[in-house]
Amino acid sequence: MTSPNLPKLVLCEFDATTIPGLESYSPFCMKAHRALKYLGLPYERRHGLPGTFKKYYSTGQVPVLLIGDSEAVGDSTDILARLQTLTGRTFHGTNDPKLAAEALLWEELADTSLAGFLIASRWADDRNWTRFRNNAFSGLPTLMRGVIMEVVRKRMVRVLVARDVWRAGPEACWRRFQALLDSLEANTPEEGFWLGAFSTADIALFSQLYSLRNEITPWQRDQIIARPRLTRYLDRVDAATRGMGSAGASHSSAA
Ligand SMILES: N[C@@H](CCC(=O)N[C@@H](CS)C(=O)NCC(=O)O)C(=O)O
Repeated sequence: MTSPNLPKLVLCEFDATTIPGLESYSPFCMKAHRALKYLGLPYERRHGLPGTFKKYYSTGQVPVLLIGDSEAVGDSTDILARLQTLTGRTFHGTNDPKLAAEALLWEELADTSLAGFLIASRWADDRNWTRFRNNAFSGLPTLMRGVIMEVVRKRMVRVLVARDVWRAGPEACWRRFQALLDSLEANTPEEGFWLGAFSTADIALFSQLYSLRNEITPWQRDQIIARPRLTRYLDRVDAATRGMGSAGASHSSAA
């Protein structure tokens, strides 16, 4: 049960999306949203452009979680860890160090490898770029959206090349994406969550894969839909983390 003594929580992020169920275009903000909802913690949202929240967290990235008047936590992995100490419970409901360690490994895979494919699907993939730009940056004046975003796109593609996501080009990138989805599909549990008990692995894997499973990136969405166990698993995590009345809300009150 959420303690009435918990401090006020404010999640700093970019603009919200218009896609149902997708709280943010940032998969890392999605992690924070779904973790807060799973735990049944009330929170406020504060939106800003890139760099707005540098005063709270030196990288200038989102998400940043403000806790009460004096604490700011940046980085989604640190936010999830802090939420566990704040509420005095782990997401997986035990103090098993091996489970916590394994959850962190999957969280890292999601935040690095899957995140690379998500960024590539939006910024580098010619099939999706215009649609992504027009949706995610709809608040920008048309001229700025057209010209400045092309400059930002070039920078993002350079980052993807440096990370070896896009270095060998689109065919190699999407072949590796399919191979990774096949490996995930082969490892997806038929029931329950990734490691049996719900854990940070679920929040992290879900946030990247769910961000790919929508109309902004239709080819990547269809690749996920073509893996039925993975698809059913994502639906289970969605149900557990989407908020009021979700399975997560009842898990948190049972903890
Ligand atoms: N490791 C960070 C990554 C956060 C991140 O990459 N945030 C992106 C949005 S998805 C961002 O703020 N980009 C703006 C920038 O890098 O200046 C986390 O887990 O929170």
